[in-house]
Amino acid sequence: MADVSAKRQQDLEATNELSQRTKKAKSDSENDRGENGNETNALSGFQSTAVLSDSAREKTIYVHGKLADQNAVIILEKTPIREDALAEIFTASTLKLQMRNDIYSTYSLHAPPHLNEIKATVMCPATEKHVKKYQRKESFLVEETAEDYKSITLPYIQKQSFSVQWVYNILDKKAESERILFEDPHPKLGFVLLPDFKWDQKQMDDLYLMAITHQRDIKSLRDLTSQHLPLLENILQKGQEAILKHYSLPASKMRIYLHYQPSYYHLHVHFTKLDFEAPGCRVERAHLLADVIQNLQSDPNYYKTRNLFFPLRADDGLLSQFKEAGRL
Ligand code: G7M
Repeated sequence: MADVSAKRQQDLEATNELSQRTKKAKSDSENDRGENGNETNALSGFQSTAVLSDSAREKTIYVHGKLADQNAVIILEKTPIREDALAEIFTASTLKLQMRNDIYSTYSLHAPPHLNEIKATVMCPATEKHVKKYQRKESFLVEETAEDYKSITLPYIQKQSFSVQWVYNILDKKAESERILFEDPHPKLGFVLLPDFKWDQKQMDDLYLMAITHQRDIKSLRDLTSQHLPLLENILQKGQEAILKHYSLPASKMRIYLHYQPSYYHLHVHFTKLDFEAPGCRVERAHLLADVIQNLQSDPNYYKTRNLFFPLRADDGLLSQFKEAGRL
């Protein structure tokens, strides 16, 4: 596991950074370092306007609102119960009986505060696209031909896609540099491997890392040809080795894949624990890196020429474009 004290320091820096941003209400302070002190009430001024979605099963809620007069989306997520916390949960919690029947009883258990954590992910200032991304909406499966990509998808993503500034900040070591697990600095074949921000690194069950290529001109799976095979093979091999070394997790326990469509059009590869049903790991969106490599080995232009399927949410602007073009 990643070093816990280093992780705490990262959390502290992230919290201080947010606190500063709230005070200054400005958007360009991504790399500021806050004052010391590991607690903040940076979210106390948050005014919630709408619940975008929630899930009792996943213990998450996505809230839209205002933070220091700026649009913000906040994700709250109860963190998993860790095995190493069990002893303390049983010894140090208080219990309130809810019901008893025969051999069955249920309680509301109040664990010590440090074991009762909620992970908060803050996007501020959030764009309209962020708000839409987290709104619960039905999805439709789209079939995109190579021609559709050129005439519909590419013009749309060139105008509408999310900024990849956060990706450049990682590659330029302006953000998250202390979280980097492995880097191959080669400009063509290299990449940075680091925890996805969905993973708090406190337990292995939901292990989630991401490899981000140093090459900046590969938008997605659609751009890949056989000339990218050395890059993809390098990511697969060195990514697996780094994860085995750091987390003792062998390749046979990992799901390594790309999204199509991705949210961010700068090539990146997802590494998740096989048993973990990560969001977006279903067949209609995830493409195993090993399959991608084999497909390009058999046909150098596989992803330039094939029809690709992907889900789009009802309110996605790209879906409207496909509808207007009579493709749905
Ligand atoms: O393939 P797709 O574009 O859908 O996935 C992007 C991935 O990037 C998601 O799994 C996000 O959780 C992750 N991600 C997004 N942002 C903005 C960040 C970030 O700032 N830092 C890190 N480490 N991961 C991010």
